[in-house]
Amino acid sequence: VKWPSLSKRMLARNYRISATWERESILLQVRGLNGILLNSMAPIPPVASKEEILATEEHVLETFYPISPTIDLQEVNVYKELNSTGFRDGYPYSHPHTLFFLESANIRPDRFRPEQLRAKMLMFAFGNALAKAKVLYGNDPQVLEQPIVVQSVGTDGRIFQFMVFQLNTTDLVSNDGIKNLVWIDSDQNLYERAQCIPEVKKRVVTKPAGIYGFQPDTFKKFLALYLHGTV
Ligand SMILES: *[C@@H]1O[C@H](CO)[C@@H](O)[C@H](O)[C@H]1NC(C)=O
Ligand SMILES: CC(=O)N[C@H]1CO[C@H](CO)[C@@H](O)[C@@H]1O
Repeated sequence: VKWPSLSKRMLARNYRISATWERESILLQVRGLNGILLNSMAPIPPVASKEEILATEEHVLETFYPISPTIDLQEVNVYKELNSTGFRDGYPYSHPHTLFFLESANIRPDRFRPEQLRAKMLMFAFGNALAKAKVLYGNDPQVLEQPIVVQSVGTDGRIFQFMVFQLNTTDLVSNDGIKNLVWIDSDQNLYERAQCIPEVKKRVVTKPAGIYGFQPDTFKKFLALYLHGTV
């Protein structure tokens, strides 16, 4: 009731995106199933101001030189250079808002490590933004009139990764010019420990089941990203 625009949103699961771009004569593609997407009727307003965006022109990107930046990317034959947001034209909730990734594998070795999870979040936040940009502005690489912001939250339920990505250009071929921006808040604990079964010593419960070391600030950050664009 407090935020009526929250009703103008929709969650999507099992949708597929595909976004293709060229970088230093290499053709790259992000595609496939990704997280659960919160879509919105209205886009998130830009986070960085025009001045901040312009200042990125001076920024020199780090390189892995002499290692190729695509060293461990999977090389495949692509027969269709598709770009797709995963949604039909005219879908009313057409703006990607926040992508959620839940690392729910029960055994730890099967879960992504936090840095792997952040890499996946960044890759798909970018992919969703790029696919949307191509719908709005076409395939020609360009500095966007209106930047596209996509957020991402990744968690195993206890440790949270927060990310806000702003796409200001689809001109990704060279290292020069306007850059895209990302803000990352890593490894934020929602609580310290979960006691699943009570600890009992000499038939006395010494530690009841429950959550220990709750950190409300982490929830506040989650809520702030969720409410972004409504207030
Ligand atoms: C998708 O984007 C790439 C890169 O901009 C472009 O080469 C390709 O033609 C696009 N595909 C379609 C089907 O429009
Ligand atoms: C909305 C916005 O600030 N977009 C800017 C992205 O960067 C270019 C180049 O500086 C500007 O022309 C856009 O206005």
